[in-house]
Amino acid sequence: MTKPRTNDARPIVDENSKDRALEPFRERAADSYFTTDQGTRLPSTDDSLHGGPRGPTLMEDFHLREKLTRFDHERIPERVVHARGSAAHGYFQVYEPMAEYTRASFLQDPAVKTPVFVRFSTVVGSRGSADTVRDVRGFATKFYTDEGIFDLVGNNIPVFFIQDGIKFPDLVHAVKPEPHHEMPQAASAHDTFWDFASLTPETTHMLLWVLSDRAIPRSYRMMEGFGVHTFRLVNAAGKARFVKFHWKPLLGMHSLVWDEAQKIAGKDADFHRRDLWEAIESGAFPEWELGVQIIEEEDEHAFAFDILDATKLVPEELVPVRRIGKLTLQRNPDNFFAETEQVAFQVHNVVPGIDFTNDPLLQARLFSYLDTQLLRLGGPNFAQIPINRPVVPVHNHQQDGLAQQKIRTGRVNYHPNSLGGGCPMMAPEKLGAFVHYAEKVDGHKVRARSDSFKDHYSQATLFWSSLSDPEKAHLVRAARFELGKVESPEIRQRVIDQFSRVDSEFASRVAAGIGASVNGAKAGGAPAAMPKAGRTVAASPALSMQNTVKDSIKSRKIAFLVADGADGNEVTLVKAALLAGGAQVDVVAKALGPVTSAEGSAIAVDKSLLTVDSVMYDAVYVPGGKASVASLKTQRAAATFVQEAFRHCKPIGASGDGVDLLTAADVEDIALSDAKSGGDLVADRGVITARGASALGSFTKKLIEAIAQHRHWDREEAE
Ligand code: HDE
Repeated sequence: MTKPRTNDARPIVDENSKDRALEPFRERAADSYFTTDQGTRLPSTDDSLHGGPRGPTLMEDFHLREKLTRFDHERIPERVVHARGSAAHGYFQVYEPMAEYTRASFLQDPAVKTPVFVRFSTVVGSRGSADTVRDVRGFATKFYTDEGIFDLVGNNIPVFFIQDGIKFPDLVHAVKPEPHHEMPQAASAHDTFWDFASLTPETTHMLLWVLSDRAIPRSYRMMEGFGVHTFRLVNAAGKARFVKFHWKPLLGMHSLVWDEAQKIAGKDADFHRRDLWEAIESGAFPEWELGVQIIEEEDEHAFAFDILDATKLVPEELVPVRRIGKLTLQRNPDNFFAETEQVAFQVHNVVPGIDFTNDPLLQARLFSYLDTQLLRLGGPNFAQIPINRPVVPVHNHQQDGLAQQKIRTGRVNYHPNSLGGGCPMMAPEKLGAFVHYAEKVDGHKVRARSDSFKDHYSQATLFWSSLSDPEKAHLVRAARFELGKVESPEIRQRVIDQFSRVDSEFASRVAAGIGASVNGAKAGGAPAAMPKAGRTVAASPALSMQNTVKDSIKSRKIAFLVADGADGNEVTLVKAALLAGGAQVDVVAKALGPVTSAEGSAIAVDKSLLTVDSVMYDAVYVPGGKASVASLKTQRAAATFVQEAFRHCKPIGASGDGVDLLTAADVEDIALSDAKSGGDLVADRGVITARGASALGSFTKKLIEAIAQHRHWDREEAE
């Protein structure tokens, strides 16, 4: 096995190229003076060439013309979907050899770190749209393996809106801003999307997922990833099995609150991008485990759904997810455009041992990605862009085209040839050639959908019934929000009819918020195809985010609200405990510049109340100190901070006099717990208060537990 190199070490000049002949002339390589693109040194780039200092600008100013022309051409078309994204470098390591299932070499040796580049994205919005919109998130991973590139181009939701790729342009047209006035940006809450969805029953299962908290993740680092389609693993003996790919975040899955997500979109449109960047810069490297669900070929038809139907998932309780390796992201890109923007994922990039199935959505994707890169990256040579280059040599007779980087030598550009000694040789299978799995294909040519794809509701019902009560409430509220923005009453009613086929309680709760009614005849009598016979489950706990990892505060952001006179000991002690748990702390005050503690020492202020809000933090802590709390009580922004944290169900801590700010913020439940406490430690639905200094140790412990829980849904307003 050749040792993979890191992708930034790839040579730009083809080793066989004549370009090497110019090397002796490149003596000025070390020279760092400002030049034109042609290498001509320049004395100034601040003034153009004029006929006299106040005279006309001259055409012969090659520097001005080059500079403006290059600027005019800086943009390339944004991705038609997934335009907004951010990415990071990292590596993948398998836990143990997977030879029994696949011959893919990057899945054999636990000592090998395969370089990866991962791009996360939203789907609907433009490049400059906000990060925290309600949307599916892309999760695309490029593995630079020693057998070529493997792209796992997945999403954070395990199913999709449509079953056949031929519907993709319709889906995307419907969800993107409406064509006559280009509104709304990065949102599905508008008539054309829900018109399409309500007329396309296969969207139902996915609709529930995008209305759920999965579509407003707290962080890219806290969401699952899915290959969505069923793929194949093939071992060296040629035995194939079906596989579903999963990414399991080690930090668990956590979401935002919808009100919070909308506010963040205004306060910090780069919220997820910044979160990923800062986590990596601070050494809190995001990690996911790669999971596989493996299905034997003889079980292809054993389930109550078709495994080739991308609107269905395989419940983890039916086929367990085996965690086979770990992905770690540990380096931010050096240049957004060169790497994140120019990276070209292609679903057809597979390596020996991984193969496709006849999922009609997957098959369409096999065409679409290469096609789109040709437009987006301007021609067929985009695989030579550094971020897209494999770490193994490329030899073939493909040539020319826009922006060819290699200077090929010789006259042999065809196969078979004798003039070039027959090179490059065809690789035998045993030396790692990709040989397509020899699936038997036999059927009539028909423009039709399999009957096994026609049950559009059972798994939507499974999803709904697997959610916890708070998750159900969020989903209902999200549906009311989305449909509340739909102007056509007919479309709203059609969606309710569709939801009635999922669950009548769900449909009634949504209908009650949007002036629609649950029409019994339509609901009950719907000609929904029955699920096919086969294995299934009635509930799947794995679908609920309630059951996720809740034992760590690693990389959570906590705001400390202070003013002059804050209790310095409390600040120091609580901060140290949170940092020791891996959290980040920002001391927030009215203005930048240090505040003076009650003990007279300086407390550095990280952020001012002018530039941050509670929505940018996972929790808030108010330390004691009479003067500090008295001052905070006069600052409306401080009260709002606490009130919003309370409303968004975030952990809130207050010690000593800090408890008074919570009471003054007029949050009834908080006041209640303080009264109940009689001054001692109280932990009530994520609000932790301790008046006495002696309780500080147990206060900190309780606060950490509350932050690890992420959100305290039992504080939510009733529907
Ligand atoms: Fe994509 N999709 N897609 N998609 N997709 C693109 O390729 C397409 C689908 C996904 O960070 C485009 O380079 C079709 C499912 C991700 O660069 C385009 C169909 C899943 C990304 C395209 C689908 C995805 C894309 C736009 C239906 C989850 C961003 C720009 C047959 C498994 C990759 C580009 C990145 C991007 C086509 C459906 C995930 C146009 C035709 C299902 C994560 O080629």
